[in-house]
Amino acid sequence: MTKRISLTQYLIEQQRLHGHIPSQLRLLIEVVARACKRISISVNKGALGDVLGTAGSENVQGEVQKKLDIIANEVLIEANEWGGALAAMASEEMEGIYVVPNRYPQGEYLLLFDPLDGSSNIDVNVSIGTIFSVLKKPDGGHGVSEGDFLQPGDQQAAAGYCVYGPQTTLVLTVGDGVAMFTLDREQGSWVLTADDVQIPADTKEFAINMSNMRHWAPPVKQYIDECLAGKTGPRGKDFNMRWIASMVADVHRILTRGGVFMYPWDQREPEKAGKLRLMYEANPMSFLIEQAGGASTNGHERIMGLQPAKLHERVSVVLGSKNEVDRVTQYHLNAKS
Ligand code: P6P
Repeated sequence: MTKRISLTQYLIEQQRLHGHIPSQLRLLIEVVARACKRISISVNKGALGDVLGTAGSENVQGEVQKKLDIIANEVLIEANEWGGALAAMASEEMEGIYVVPNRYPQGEYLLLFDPLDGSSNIDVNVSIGTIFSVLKKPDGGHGVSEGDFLQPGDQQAAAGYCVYGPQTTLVLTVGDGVAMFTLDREQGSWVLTADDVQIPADTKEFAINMSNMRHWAPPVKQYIDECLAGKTGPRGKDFNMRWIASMVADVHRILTRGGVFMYPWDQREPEKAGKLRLMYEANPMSFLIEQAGGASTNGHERIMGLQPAKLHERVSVVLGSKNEVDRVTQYHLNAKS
């Protein structure tokens, strides 16, 4: 049974054990967690809070923004700009970086987030979530620029998400394993409910949007065809399929019971590497997955080893149970050779 301690106690004990959580980083994580609590309250209100539906605007990706996308973005900006831990923030909902205003002290960290991932599920009451990634601002130089954010995922100081589902659960890593905290609404506090999360290396469950099948590259088609062939096919076992269309919810299932999640490159928009964003979706999720013993590649190489060229760049994603991710990656490498 996991010791039921608060997020604060967990972070302080982890700092004593591993020394990875300087006070500025601990403050930053606690402020992000508090912002997720506030977002959860808005999400849970739904129609009662007049937060459903679209905001009548588009984000930098050209996607229609939901009211909750904008609310969640504003909550994260307002909660984090004054604390002194950050130099700047970047969000899926904002074209450029948000530099901490001069009226507040500048810190040494950079915060990136997808404030509300899975927006298409908001109006149909399916789990959605907030994804965040923490980088250190490079030493030297004056001020902060977009270029300071363009660091490989291996440079992350922390990463996590909050899933707004039947429970509101915060999942976090600072590089010493993965911990899960469930929101105790009566106390308004995050309580440790799982520590040292481990993903099984094998699985019988895959997550992909099957409606895109005709657009996939051959290695993806080969892998999924083999899964669908089940016991009588080359895998010799039956597979189950899940697709929630909310990365946070699909990743949470994989961290909880294993599985492989794929959003691969496809021919619909061949100039794009994939649909998901590297900096504030794939990198933080990859950090969590690798810290839990899983693997995460773009079909060819580790996602966290990729050098970003643009803040909002997209990437193909294959992540989850290590042996399955290795198999899909090998199929891609075989196709290239
Ligand atoms: P599709 C949500 O919009 C998202 O960015 C991820 O959370 C999710 O995994 C994916 O897109 C769903 O995409 O094409 O199946 O709607």
